[in-house]
Amino acid sequence: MTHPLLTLTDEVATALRDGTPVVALESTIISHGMPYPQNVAMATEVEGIIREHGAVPATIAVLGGRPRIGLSADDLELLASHGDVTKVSVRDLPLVLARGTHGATTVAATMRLAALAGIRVFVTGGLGGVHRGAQQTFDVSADLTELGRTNVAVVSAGVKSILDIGLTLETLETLGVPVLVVGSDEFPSFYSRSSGHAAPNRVETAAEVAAVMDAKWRLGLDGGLVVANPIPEADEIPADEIGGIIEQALADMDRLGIHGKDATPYLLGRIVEITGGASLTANIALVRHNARLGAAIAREFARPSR
Ligand code: PSU
Ligand code: MN
Repeated sequence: MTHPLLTLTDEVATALRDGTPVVALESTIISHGMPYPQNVAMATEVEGIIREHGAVPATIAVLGGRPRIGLSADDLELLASHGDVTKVSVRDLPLVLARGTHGATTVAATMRLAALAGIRVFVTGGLGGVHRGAQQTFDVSADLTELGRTNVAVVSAGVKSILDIGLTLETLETLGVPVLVVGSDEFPSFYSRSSGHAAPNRVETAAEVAAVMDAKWRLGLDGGLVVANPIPEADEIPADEIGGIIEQALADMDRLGIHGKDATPYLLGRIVEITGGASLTANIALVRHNARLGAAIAREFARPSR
């Protein structure tokens, strides 16, 4: 039975009932991760890629206080262009529901709503993690907490070096979260295929990922999995090129005193500015790439033999 607080589109409800593969998508990436109108174009295109690859897309957000699983074209346009959409992590969910307002869900909040709907595969661009300087600021994304407890596999292009990648990987280990890197010995850093950190585990295929998901949850090991899909070589911005730009964006953020939930959106926007849009092009390319992999994982996981 569907959770009474969720509103599913007919397409998603039917797919879940019939065992058709479904892939969840987040909405913070739309409202707070990319500029308009590239954000709505990306969101629409990614839904199309997931359909072309044999799965049903379910973009998740809170609209007028209702958690929505699957959105219309008008809903995507609203999330992309409306000035008043809150960035909603797990702790913000009760507030947007109680107040009847709009919320764009982060990885953490999207995982939770996807799990409530019975969706096990989720595609995004980049994960939140342990911020640089977290030893002082304690700024650790709730995405990690959620990965430690909610049964959803999250496909991303790894972790941006606006974060401390090493500390993020250590925290994922502590939380019992498997980290699977597809087709590479190195953990990827979003814009770049390399990060200087070894892949905790390497896999080659969507079927391998689905088998690990199945084994984890059949053992009763609650929590998520990180599936890191390196950006294609043709689209990457080499680590030495983006490194200095990220340093500059971090310095600008400190100078402006920006912190907390505003930190990640500010940094993403500033990096787009400094790179003259090149980081946005890379970001869109990696999300497309992740959508293809996510649909394949959802198809493998939905096989009747599981
Ligand atoms: N990284 C990106 N793009 C994004 C985000 C992260 O490359 O849009 C968003 C995701 O929604 C992620 C959130 O869950 O930022 C993390 O925010 P915070 O660090 O405040 O938890
Ligand atoms: Mn934070």
